[in-house]
Amino acid sequence: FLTPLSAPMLADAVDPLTFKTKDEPYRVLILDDSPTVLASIRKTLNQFPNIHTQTLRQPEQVLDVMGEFSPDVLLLDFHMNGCNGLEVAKIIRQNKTFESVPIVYLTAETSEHVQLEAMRNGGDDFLTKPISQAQLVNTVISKAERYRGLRKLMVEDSLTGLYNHVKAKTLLQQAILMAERQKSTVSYAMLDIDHFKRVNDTYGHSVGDKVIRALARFLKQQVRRADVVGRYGGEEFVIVFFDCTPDDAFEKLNEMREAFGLVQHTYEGGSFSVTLSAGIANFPAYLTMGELVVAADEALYAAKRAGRNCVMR
Ligand code: GH3
Ligand code: MG
Ligand code: MG
Ligand code: MG
Repeated sequence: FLTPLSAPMLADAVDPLTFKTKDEPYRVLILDDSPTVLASIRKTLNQFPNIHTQTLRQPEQVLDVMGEFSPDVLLLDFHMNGCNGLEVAKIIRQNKTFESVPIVYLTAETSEHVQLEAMRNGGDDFLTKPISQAQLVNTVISKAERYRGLRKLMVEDSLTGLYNHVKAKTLLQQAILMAERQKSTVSYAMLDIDHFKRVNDTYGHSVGDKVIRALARFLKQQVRRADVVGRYGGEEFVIVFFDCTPDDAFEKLNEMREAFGLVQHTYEGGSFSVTLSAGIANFPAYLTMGELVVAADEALYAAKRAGRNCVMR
């Protein structure tokens, strides 16, 4: 079923950097009704420490398994007993969570018409049986890499590497749902650098960017690992404090404000410091995400009005 893999091809197929990366391994789900096919693909891919595989023979279970395994690539048999790959792909594409997971068909079908039809129906690529091992590895790694890259772009703020606005809100919503179930609290803080326009005007935009990145690193270091830090855009940041009393979250935020105010930021001609204002609100004092965000925003506005460099709730 698989053509043999020669050593030089293997070397070509794999980026040595990718091979050695400390990142999470790429997760590859293989759905095929033939145990022989599953075993040989798995054997090839498992030679690579940066690839994790999972196999599946029952198409009915694909959504459940994808939910647990969260694959970076799905290798999908085109012809299965009682079901074809196109139908499976359609079901996957209708699911919000998996709508952009790369699907690579495994097929003995060489007709261009059929291949085009499959690509129109949610497929990203084809591997034609007998599959060359080098091509298999290449396809899997390049699709997975691209997918990871896309996912990163969707959730990450490019200047700081923090969660972006959209992702931070999703995580806040999840935090509220969890707190409801566990009868715990969540605090939500909004922070804004004071008179940041002056920083840009006085020291230049790139020094301003450096201050934004310094604050991002600082916040990330200060909060607990499970807490969420996001950049809302500009010089505005948000923090979701988990499992923390509203008083403790307020205290913590105030300490961070004070400490960051002492940090010296350098520019060509010397150094300067900036101050922060912040507002904080908590669930269950506010019960919906909308109310929580408005309350934190109003508290931030109150902090600005009160003369800046302070935290309000
Ligand atoms: P306040 O104390 O009221 O917050 O005053 P401010 O000057 O910080 O207020 P404002 O929010 O009006 O200005 C924020 C400025 O941040 C405006 C914009 O030029 C600057 N800014 C927004 N995004 C970026 C960025 O990515 N990099 C840099 N360097 N500056 C940015
Ligand atoms: Mg089959
Ligand atoms: Mg500001
Ligand atoms: Mg602002």
